[in-house]
Amino acid sequence: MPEATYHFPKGFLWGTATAAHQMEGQNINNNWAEWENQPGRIVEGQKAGLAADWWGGRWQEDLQRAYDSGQNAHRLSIEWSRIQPEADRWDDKALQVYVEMVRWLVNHKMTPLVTLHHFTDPLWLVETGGWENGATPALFEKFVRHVIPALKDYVNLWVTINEPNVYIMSGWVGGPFPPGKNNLGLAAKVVVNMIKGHAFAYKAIHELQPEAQVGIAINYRSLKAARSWFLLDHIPTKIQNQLYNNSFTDTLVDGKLNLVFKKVNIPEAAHTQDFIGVNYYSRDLVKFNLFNPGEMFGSRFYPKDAPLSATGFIADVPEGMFDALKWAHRYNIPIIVTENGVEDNKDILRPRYTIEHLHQIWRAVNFNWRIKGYFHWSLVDNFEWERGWTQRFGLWGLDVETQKRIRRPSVDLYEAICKENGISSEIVERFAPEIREKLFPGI
Ligand code: IFM
Repeated sequence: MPEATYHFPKGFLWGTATAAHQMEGQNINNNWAEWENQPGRIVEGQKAGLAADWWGGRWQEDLQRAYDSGQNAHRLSIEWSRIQPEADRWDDKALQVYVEMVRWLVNHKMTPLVTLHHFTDPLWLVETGGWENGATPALFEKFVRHVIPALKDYVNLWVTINEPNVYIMSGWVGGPFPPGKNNLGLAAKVVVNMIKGHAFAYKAIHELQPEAQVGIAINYRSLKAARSWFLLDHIPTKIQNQLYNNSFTDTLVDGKLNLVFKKVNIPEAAHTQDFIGVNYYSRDLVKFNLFNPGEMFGSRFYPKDAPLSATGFIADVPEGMFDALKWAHRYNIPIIVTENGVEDNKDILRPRYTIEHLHQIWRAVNFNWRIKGYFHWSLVDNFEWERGWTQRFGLWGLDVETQKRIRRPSVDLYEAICKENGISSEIVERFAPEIREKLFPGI
């Protein structure tokens, strides 16, 4: 018998999150496949290649792993370039593979959450300007209208677009994603088109499936002024917060996009989210820096005392998860933590990171904030975009050469949490004794 337990509400969704290009392998018809073939784009010239070989059929054994370890939900994404390989050609055999996946989940009493756009675009779309082109929102809607009728008997929860803020910052503001541009004017255009794409998709999904729940997943960064007493640190913090965290989702409330230096009315976007997907990984401190106009005169860095992930990519700041949920709560709609996790090949930080972040979610649940589920990123090691295979986010490790899965201790930790529907003192004692006293003081 555990001495104490932080319980989650009955029916809470416990799952892992995955995305098509990062898991399936053999995706050769999208912008990332092309990007990976360009020298210098991906660390050590690595490629997604076979990835976790889901397209070769290994999705089933991995989902079986999720099911066997007590998960009752799973988030996956649909690869647009497979369903619509050319502008005027549909591949319904490919669509059928996704139908099989979600049917499998439903047959195993696991709730599917399906993302319709997760970073990748078909090559034919990119050739016509991709999301810079004002015609793309309607093309996205067309794709969505093709997918929904096939999957709607099994899927009720839809994320239209994953992390549009990351997609745009990384692709158009000097970041490492395709198309590798650095152009704020074009970035603003892409923001507008993605919001319209979301809005068109939202309306199409509701037309085809009135009971559906539709949202987006935002990458929320907890941003704090490095020196709370210093006004100049607050200015870039506020601007970055508006641009990165707020701009997209606020527009889905009232149709008014506020990019600080540019305001755009997008009335069709008003009232287009039924839930909000929160992807939270870390917090940044922001310090005024006159010489960094590109980041609104602020420099970002991790809190000095925060433990870092294996390659230093993520700082473990669980309080930022609480910030993220507080932020999401102001929309007054259900909240789903659609991603949270840490790259940790040796599984040293992951147990503690997972427990501490879930503890913050539990705190938020106890304020009666409407948090419906948690999807850990990720089930199995995945292709990590420009960082290739150098970062390992899976509960299960993956040997990319042999496709062997490696059971990390976090598999057992997450299984224990899912089965308990909570975090007990016994679980913490077993998997992260170093934080037992912090979580259960005096017990
Ligand atoms: O792997 C990514 C995912 O595609 C989007 N959110 C962050 C994850 C970890 O970097």
